[in-house]
Amino acid sequence: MKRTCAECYAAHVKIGITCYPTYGGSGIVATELGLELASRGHEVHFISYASPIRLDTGVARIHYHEVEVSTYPLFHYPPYCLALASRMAEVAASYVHYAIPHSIAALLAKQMTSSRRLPFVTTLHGTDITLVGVDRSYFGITKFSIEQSDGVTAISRYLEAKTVDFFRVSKPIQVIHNFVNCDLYRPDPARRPKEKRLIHVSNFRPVKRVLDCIRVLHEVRRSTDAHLLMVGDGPDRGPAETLARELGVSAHVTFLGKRDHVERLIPETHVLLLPSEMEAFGLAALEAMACGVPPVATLTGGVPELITDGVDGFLAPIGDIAAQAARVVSLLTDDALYARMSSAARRTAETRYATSMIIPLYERCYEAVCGV
Ligand code: GMT
Repeated sequence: MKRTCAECYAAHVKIGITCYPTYGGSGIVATELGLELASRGHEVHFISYASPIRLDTGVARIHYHEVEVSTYPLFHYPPYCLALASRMAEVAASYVHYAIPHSIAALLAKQMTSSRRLPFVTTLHGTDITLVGVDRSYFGITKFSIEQSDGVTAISRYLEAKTVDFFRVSKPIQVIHNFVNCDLYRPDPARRPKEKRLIHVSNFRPVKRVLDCIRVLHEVRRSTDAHLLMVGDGPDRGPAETLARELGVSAHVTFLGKRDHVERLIPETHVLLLPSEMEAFGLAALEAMACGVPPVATLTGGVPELITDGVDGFLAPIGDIAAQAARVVSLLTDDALYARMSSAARRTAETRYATSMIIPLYERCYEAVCGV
């Protein structure tokens, strides 16, 4: 028998996961988490406006509930949050990724189903706190929904500290770092080509400083040959393509667009570029490290919790193209350094962020709010 609640039976719970289904770290974490929880016997229900990109709905115990948002001439802005809350209340379980507006929708769903116990946990990912949450329009509601959550987790100590600092919430926040499936994301030296390749994976938003990837490639190519793979799409793709033409490196950059299986692409490259303005953790860097591909990232946010500078990757100042390019060149030209850093990167992923270590933390957190 399976009860709703997050209603719990034995150690298996019925878990609803709400996330953004599009290309982005929070949706990826939520999807991988749901798949892992299902493989451990939990019943997992995804609730969103589209099926999350990495979700395989053919997997046992995985369900997907689409939120349909009706429009009406009066609605200049269709009220997605209300449609989401209604769907959550029907499905009856809530575990939300990215606070806005998922957390407040979960609170509404909880109030709508007061005859059943429907606790919810909010997982904070990054810009839901650092950019959007602190915006005046969303500040109050974000603070309120965090305070009303039955459990709150953040994906780095940095984000936990920022949440306390910005919102002055007294609620305990559990840090549960991002994780990676080290069986899926693994080095494959046989597939690494002779040509030196850099890779960048993101949703091409301004916070990612995508144009810096092009500038770094341009600088790197002054000393050594390299080709750059740009994976993903978003508002800064056009400007990045233009910059590549202006700097005369467009023949050395391939824009691949959105790709579902980055675990197949990353092992075919040598270095990952992560030049972000802000990164609450840096999931893309972790996925690369699991593949033995050292990241050259910026010293920002929660990235230093993942990367130890000079050991399993490099950290350089934001916007410092010369410093970032110098680190890339050293990795591409010094084989001994590369081998050392590549193994260290894989080791960090395996020993600190493997799925098998992190998923139980989410499981315990969820079981705790259910009272299991
Ligand atoms: O940009 C965001 O904050 C949203 C989120 C996303 O959906 O892309 O990214 C964040 O969540 C990832 C997974 O937890 C983290 O690894 C990223 O560092 C974080 N991105 C930022 O903080 C910019």
